[in-house]
Amino acid sequence: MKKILVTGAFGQIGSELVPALQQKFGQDNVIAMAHRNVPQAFKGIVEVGEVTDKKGMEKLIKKYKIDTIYHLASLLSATGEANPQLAWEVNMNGLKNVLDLAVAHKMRVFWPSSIAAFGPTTPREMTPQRTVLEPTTMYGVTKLAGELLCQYYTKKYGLDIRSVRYPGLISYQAEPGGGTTDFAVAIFYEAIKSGKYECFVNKDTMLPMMYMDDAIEGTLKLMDAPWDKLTIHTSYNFAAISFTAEELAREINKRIKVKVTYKPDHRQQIADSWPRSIDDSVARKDWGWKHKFDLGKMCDVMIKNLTIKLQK
Ligand code: AKB
Repeated sequence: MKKILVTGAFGQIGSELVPALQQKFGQDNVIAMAHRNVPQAFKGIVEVGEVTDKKGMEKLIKKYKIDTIYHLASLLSATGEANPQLAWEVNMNGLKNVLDLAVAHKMRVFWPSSIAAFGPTTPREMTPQRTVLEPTTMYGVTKLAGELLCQYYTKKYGLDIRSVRYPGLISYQAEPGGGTTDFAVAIFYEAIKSGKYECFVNKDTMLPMMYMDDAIEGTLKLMDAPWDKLTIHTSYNFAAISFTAEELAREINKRIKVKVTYKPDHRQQIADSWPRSIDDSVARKDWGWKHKFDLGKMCDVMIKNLTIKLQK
């Protein structure tokens, strides 16, 4: 039976990946590691720790005989720009610690990269799997360096490391924090709470996005894929839908009324440096990736479930 450690277990992805892993492998086989903010309602094994504390993590790996690690802990793009030193410390040193521990304890690794690994010189429409990568945010720099480090450890030490470049993730459960794509979640909250939203990117900003259920399913599918089918050892392009801020507002307005105004801030520049759409045909071919949620279906589930959540 697998023994799994998840770092960043209560972040935006972890909050939904941990329950999915618990369901698949059993509650006792998933150890959720957090450095703070353990939700009171959480059922399962929790350990408090820091990804920058290699010795502390090694103790957990030995204690639970961990064989697989989902290393999610990371600062996102906007927070990373506010504190680039900390972003490097957590994102790079945290990953290096995990990879060294994976070599020492023969663990498989899942590590998320992001569309932030691309930059303003990357072709922005249907960005190919292999292309120019010159990110201009510290977050993007750590994602690109992390991808290369993962590939290096795969080749040098024969590690089984798997990774996808997540687009903006949309979910009604955990709220994102400190990202540039956060407006695509915040707009739903404000639409339901107040019927108005001031968007921090302009109306024409188009970014690749994905509903969280697709992201979780894709992540588990990649981890189940036969190793010999995988041709990418940096990180797979991973896509579902692309829409502008205005298209999202229009789609929400077909369901509930929301008046959206646009007041771009420092995050506009970050958004403008990222792709508008992604070509993920390699992931589709290598491990059968397929998304299920289009824009309309995503709006339906978001509004239905957030309305219930916000009434509680
Ligand atoms: C962010 O906006 O920083 C993240 C990402 C695209 O990686 N959601």
